[in-house]
Amino acid sequence: MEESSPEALIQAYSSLIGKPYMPPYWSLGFQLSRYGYNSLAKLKAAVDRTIEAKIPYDVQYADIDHFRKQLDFTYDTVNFNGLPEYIKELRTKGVRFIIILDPAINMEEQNYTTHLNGLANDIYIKWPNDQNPQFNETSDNQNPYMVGYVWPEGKTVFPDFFKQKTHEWWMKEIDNHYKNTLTFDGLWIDMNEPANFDTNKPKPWNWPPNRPEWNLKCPHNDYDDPPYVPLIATHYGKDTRISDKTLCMRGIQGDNNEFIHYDVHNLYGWSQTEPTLKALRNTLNKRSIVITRSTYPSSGTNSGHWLGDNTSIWAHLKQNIIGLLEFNLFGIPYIGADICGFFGDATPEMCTRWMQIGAFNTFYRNHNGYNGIDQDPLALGKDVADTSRKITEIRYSLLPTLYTLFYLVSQNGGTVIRSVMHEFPSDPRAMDIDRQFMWGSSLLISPVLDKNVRSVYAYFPKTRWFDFYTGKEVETTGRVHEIDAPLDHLPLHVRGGSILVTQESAVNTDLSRKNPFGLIIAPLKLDQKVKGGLYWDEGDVIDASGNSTLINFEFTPGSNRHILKVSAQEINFALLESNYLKTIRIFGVTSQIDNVTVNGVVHTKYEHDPRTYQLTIFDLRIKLDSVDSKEIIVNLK
Ligand code: MIG
Repeated sequence: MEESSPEALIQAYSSLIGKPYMPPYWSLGFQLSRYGYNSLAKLKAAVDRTIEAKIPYDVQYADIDHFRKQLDFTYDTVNFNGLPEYIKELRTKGVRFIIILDPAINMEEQNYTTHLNGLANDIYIKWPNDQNPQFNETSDNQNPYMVGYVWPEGKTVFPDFFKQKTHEWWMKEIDNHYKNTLTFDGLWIDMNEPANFDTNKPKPWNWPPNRPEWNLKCPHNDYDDPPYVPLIATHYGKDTRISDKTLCMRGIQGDNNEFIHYDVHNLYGWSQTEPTLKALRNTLNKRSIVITRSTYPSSGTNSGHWLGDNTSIWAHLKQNIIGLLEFNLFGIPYIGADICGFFGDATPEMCTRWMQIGAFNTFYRNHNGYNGIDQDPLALGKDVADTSRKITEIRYSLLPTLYTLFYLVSQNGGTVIRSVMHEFPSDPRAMDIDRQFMWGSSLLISPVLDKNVRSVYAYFPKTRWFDFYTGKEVETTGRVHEIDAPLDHLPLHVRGGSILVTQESAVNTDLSRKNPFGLIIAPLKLDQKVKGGLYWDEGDVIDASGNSTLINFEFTPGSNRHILKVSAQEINFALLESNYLKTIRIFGVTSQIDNVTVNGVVHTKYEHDPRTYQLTIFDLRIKLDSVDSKEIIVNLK
């Protein structure tokens, strides 16, 4: 890589802020969620539809509607009766479970141990002693904490994650919840800007109608009313205060009360991610995953991110791409939009197209808002389910490549998803491309982003490109081509000079990980080596160093023969018997084939397509779990 390349810049930035964390393999699978299943029966119905549709599927979510009275570390034993058992049952089917947690803790709920433990450890954000407008608001008339109102049916206080005690409390609550109530596999942390409803207004929008009006109202001082206010905080010039929708800036935080909320406001979500991942790893003894709504530079070292509440409109399909590109620059490569949209209802066509883009979001989750119609693929019809299955199977077949990309950024920093400009910085035509994007340096994704459209105008920078599906080369490059894109098709192209590692898809990653591997080889020039690699480990161990495998692939196309060398750099983790290399697709083989040999032995099972120049070698049984190198030779006529 050139020292001055965009990727080198992001690597340098990652080294400064912290390299992205390595997600567990299962978290690269398809995930399904919605706000407002409102009952286990409805959640189950969505799960059943997805399994029935045979869409590869790894994770199911439960949002705040699974809580009892919106309380963290509870579940609704009436509407979600049987949830603990159901989560265990799902796990036996290879489906993992992620629950949501909000930071605001109800302080009025009787016998709520989470809060009692929080009080005992003095973990909440406080008022300064001399400026506490809420001092008299509790029964003992000496409340030191800042009190607000969010989702729970009661006033709330806010854990201060700048305190060590808060980390300990949070870890214990998570551990207790797992051991005594629900066996989740990851955590989704929301509302951690931190959000508070309608601060400074007469009452929160969801305030109980029978209670006297009340709200968190911020005092007037230099922090709550600074002379210069960012436009965004005033909704671009409206008469608002920076504390609207959040906490008062005069809040006090830190082990020694050393921070004013004003100074650390933007770090609230950031401060919650590290203890959350730590808690999960401590409880599960697995790598696990955190998804956070609020981020700051370096949040990617402990979490991924979803792009927040979008709407089921076509314009937001396009914004999905921009979000992916930006958060990869920000050091948070595990990133995705609410696929098919949060607010409003996606049409079958829109959801089809969004599932296609979604399959190339690193974090691939179909999530829906409270009032929307069900938008899991089969709920929108058999056609949506069929097209979703097709593209999700393609994603699953590419997961070894995606996992290897994540391994590389966890080691070196950098991006998993990139803009075309990022890879072709000296091509002026690549500069403003925001309707196409890339996985690493090899795969170009050109989705349809508009209604009723059945083709895309895709730009191909000057190098070699091959159709992912047929292997046919794009004839002229450095220009735009119109590519057919019927509803069931997402245009994908492989860049010359790359090797992608694939694995046969299955209905979840527990199963797909046991399948044989494949290679897709796209040459660049005669006699020029093309390299590729596979990183492999158990998929969810916390520290896989010394417990992993790196396999190198090196392909050299010559005029008489093409040679592929397979060698393992280190074998510290045994691949399964079934993980042999089974299929190799080589693009751009224009000469006729004399024969194919594997370690000197003739292999007759291949097919050479004279129209696309794709050579497919199949039914191989090349074991990958030894250090001896293997050689596959294609002798040409
Ligand atoms: O105020 O937990 O962005 O994904 O479904 C809404 C309910 C609170 C906002 C999140 C969204 C989630 C929803 N939450």
